[in-house]
Amino acid sequence: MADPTRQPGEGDFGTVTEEAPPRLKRPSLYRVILLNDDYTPMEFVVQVLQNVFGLERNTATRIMLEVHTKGKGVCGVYTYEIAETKVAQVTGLAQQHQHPLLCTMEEN
Ligand code: TYC
Repeated sequence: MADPTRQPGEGDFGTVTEEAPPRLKRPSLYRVILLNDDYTPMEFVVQVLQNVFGLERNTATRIMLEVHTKGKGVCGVYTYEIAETKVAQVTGLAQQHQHPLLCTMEEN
């Protein structure tokens, strides 16, 4: 720590006391993408969006319909490990219920 009461040259015997600047990088972000298919029930997809992504029913329904009509849609944007966990949760739920629902992630 710099000592504000220290006079130049006093007590430090030439030691460099300047702090290194913090070297911080923002984490990369990843979009979690839901893919359309012909078999997964719409209500199941809405429930997944609410339960895994914490979305309100109206938002979940809007995203489900976007995926249904456009082929894919973004469920949320997260750091790598959070995105990976969401993808695993969606995939696990789909498998448990034997739906072909697919979820992936893409770097932002
Ligand atoms: N296309 C599906 C159906 O008609 C619904 C659906 C929506 C499936 C979104 C997957 O990610 C999906 N039942």
